[in-house]
Amino acid sequence: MVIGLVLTHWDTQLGPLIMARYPNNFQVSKDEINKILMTHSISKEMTNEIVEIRLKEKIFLSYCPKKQIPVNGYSMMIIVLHLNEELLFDGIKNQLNEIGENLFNRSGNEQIKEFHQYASKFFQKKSSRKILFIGSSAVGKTSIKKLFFEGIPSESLLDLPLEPTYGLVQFNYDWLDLDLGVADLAGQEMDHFLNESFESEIDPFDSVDAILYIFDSTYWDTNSREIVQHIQKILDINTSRDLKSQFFVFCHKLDLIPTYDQQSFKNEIKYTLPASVQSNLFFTSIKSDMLHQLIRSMQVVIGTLSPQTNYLEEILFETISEKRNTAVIILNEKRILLSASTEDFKIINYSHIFSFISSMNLLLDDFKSEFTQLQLKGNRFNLHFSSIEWLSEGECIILISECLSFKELSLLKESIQYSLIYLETSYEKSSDNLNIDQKNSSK
Ligand SMILES: Nc1nc2c(ncn2[C@@H]2O[C@H](COP(=O)(O)OP(=O)(O)O)[C@@H](O)[C@H]2O)c(=O)[nH]1
Ligand SMILES: [Mg+2]
Repeated sequence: MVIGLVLTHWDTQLGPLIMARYPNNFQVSKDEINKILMTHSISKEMTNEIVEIRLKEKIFLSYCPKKQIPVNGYSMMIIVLHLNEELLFDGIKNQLNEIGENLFNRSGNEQIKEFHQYASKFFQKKSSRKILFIGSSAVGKTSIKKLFFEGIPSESLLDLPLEPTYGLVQFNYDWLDLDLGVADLAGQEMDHFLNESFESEIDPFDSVDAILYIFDSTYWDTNSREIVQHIQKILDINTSRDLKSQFFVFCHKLDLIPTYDQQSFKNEIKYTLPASVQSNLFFTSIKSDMLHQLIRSMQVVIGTLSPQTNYLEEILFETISEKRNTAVIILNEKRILLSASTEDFKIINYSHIFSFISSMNLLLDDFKSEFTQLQLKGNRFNLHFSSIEWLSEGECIILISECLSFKELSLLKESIQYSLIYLETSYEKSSDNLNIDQKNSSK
């Protein structure tokens, strides 16, 4: 997306001077700056302006405080983007107008400090967080992980039993603002690790930010005592070692409990488990018609670690809040990053979305073409599917509505796209709310 930013001043004797740049090895040539300056000088009106020029594979957006030219001469703040990032423009231009005004009213070091602060927002580093999946063998830990983080369809996970996991295995996933480590503790070893006197060189609880205990719904009848004991031991470890990690319980494979029994089954579990886990207890399944619940639950888990996930979720819910029968889903390649729907929206089968996308990708491969947009008109719904420009590449958005027209759906998409630009600058604040940084520094 953004390649770099420079703050330049035109010196009448020396020509263009670079006052500040970000990243610190970022280069803009004299020739490029000259062309930008010439473009600014076309209009004789002395109002602050943004110009946009395209040179080779790059786009330069330049803010010039022209009101100050009579006193200070020409100064410019230039943002350089890849040529294919046009969707970001409106958002960045608006930001530039605000920031530019503020920046050029300051002088010297203050101005440079402000520039660095603004520029660095485009290059946020990812934070490392770790989730531990823990639970007896064959309860579905690896399946949940593969489905949610790797976008492997449920059908193939259900048809082909996975190799059992041995020991402690950690996988790393890129997840918005997170570099997320997901550790999968094999069932066989869990009992050892929950036993305080057990000594080992590996410590599965070392610097975990979230612990996810998973049990199999069908074990409850015969093994509820053991399940409660596991949960109690994990709670004890969390407190006695001062891990400060979030704790979640997934009662998984709910599809194996007959539908007519599910409500009383859920109630029984709720009242048997310690009160402190009740708000973090979820009933899940990878069966395709129950995927929405699993995805929602995983979103809650990740939301406690990732400020950006929270913000994005807020944006999605806000955008659709006044609408009816509408849902929005954001995908990254094969994975569903986030979804939100209005309460009256009919629950859809997410596995159909997965297969829809994978056939789309196959078709595009045939044409060696990149995906941009698709509209689908059913007699009861409209669907808008398009790529969306954001932090990383390959994000797509799907909007489905039983009430809104194509035009309205594409306006909703634009408004989400627009809010995403501001996400970068605002999500820092929310990490304070979550106390994640405090937590890490106390570790
Ligand atoms: N019916 C049903 N089977 C599941 C579900 N999730 C996983 N499984 C199956 O349970 C078995 C064990 O899953 P796995 O992920 O290997 O469990 P792990 O040992 O906890 O990692 C596999 O055969 C999966 O296909 C589910 O939600 N419902
Ligand atoms: Mg496993």
